Formats: sequence, C-alpha cells, structure tokens
Amino acid sequence: DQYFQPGWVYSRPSFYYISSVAKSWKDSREDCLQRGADLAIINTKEEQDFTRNFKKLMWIGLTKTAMKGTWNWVDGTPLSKSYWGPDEPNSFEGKDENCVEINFYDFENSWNDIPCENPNFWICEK
Ligand code: GN1
Ligand code: CA
Repeated sequence: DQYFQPGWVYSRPSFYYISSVAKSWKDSREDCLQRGADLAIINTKEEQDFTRNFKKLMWIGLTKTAMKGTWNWVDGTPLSKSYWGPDEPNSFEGKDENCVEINFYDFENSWNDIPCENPNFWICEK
C-alpha cells in the first residue's frame, strides 16, 4: 500500500524521507536517487510549511548554477517562489554558498545558502 512505506512520510501528493545522518549536498542527493527519489523540491506554501514538522536543518533540492549563478531545482526548473530567511542568500563572508538548507533553528523554517560540502541532514521526495 502506497500509504505505508517504511521510513517515508506521506503528505499528498508526495512521500518524504528524512535522513538520520548528515552528508554533503551531493552525497545527500545520491542517497535520494538510490531510494528512487530526489532531494525535495518545494512547490507550494503547504509543502514548505509541512517541512517544519521535522525540526531539522536539512538539504533541499536547490543549488546555484556555476554558469549563471541562478538558483535551480534538481529537476532543472528555475526557482520562482522562495522562502529565504532574512538577508539570505548571501554567500556569507565571501564563501561559496551554492546549496540550500531549510534552517529550522535561526529563522524558523526559512532557507539559507551554505557551502555544499557541509554535512547536513536531508529530505528526499518521491
Ligand atoms: C551562518 O555560522 P555563521 O554565522 O558563520 C551560515 C550562513 C548564514 C549566516 C547568517 C555554515 O554563518 O550561511 O548566511 O549564518 N553558515 C553556515 O548569519 O551555516
Ligand atoms: Ca547563507
């Protein structure tokens, strides 16, 4: 039954998996792909609010393209509606902050850009 998949939470129309360990953005995405999913793409306010339930810092499927420096989802679509925290995205102190986490602690559930190599929990969606 699609409503009972171990480790996955269902919130119409998607399933979500929250990691219990922390990895780089790239390794996190690889984990999602191996689960037949991808890092989560946040399409709606409802979906954004839903992620609050997990009370974690976690990678989502949003990165900055090397070529143009624009934000793109893992399915190739450009970012339209966003939920950046105050002063984000900022490439803080000149660092390359090209990957996006949902930051539960500082500004509840808003997005922050951080270095892609940083270990983080992650949220997969399928
Ligand atoms: C964090 O940890 P700190 O203050 O050096 C964050 C940045 C944010 C900044 C906002 C690795 O930097 O991405 O823009 O807070 N860096 C990390 O003040 O979490
Ligand atoms: Ca930042």
